[in-house]
Amino acid sequence: MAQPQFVPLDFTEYPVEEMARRAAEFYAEMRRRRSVRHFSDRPVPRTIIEDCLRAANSAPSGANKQPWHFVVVSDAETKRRIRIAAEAEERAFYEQRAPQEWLDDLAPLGTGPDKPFLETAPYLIAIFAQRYGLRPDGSKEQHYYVQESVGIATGMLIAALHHAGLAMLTHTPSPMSCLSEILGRPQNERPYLLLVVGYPAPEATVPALSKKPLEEVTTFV
Ligand code: IYR
Repeated sequence: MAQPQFVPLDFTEYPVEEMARRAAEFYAEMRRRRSVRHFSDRPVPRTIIEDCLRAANSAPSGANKQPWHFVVVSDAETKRRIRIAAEAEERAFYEQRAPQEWLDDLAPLGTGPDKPFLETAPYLIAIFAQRYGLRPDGSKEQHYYVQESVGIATGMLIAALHHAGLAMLTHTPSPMSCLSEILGRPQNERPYLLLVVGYPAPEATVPALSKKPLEEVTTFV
């Protein structure tokens, strides 16, 4: 069994006023994040995406197994195949599968089965959750708290992309098995989320929504 090895913690302590300012500034920045459905085709340097993915990859995970894989799609033909597959699923969802309550809940968002942004945006980041790992010799490696770990990494990726100045959409075409097929992912991975990333279209609008106040979502004991 591997023995633990320790290194000094790299920690910066700020004066309380500076901490308060940093917390308020971060909140002000994060509350401006919106799910964007109108994208520009303007290119975004890949190095920016890479650094955001590095931030996501630094997320905590069960036993530090990092049970995620990110597929960054910029190839036009691959984006087109994803759009075609996703729109077929979405059409079945909106026209047949979705219960009325779900459709009613989506009404304020103004969404529909057409997803042109899947081709317009410069990047689609498909996030896969690894139910177990595969060692180079093909044997299985146990992964832990996979959904939680991938959720945390995805949240950090969203925060990093927004902080960098990019617009995005968390998109969950369901079922998403088409992503595994199109992107040729192995058996141990399940599609988790598709992030659409780029600059917003100049005329982009977003639905007028609000968030629940802190008091409603928090209890201090
Ligand atoms: N996947 C569909 C429907 C949809 C579902 C939820 I829950 C949303 O928050 C938004 C959309 C679509 O992308 O249109």
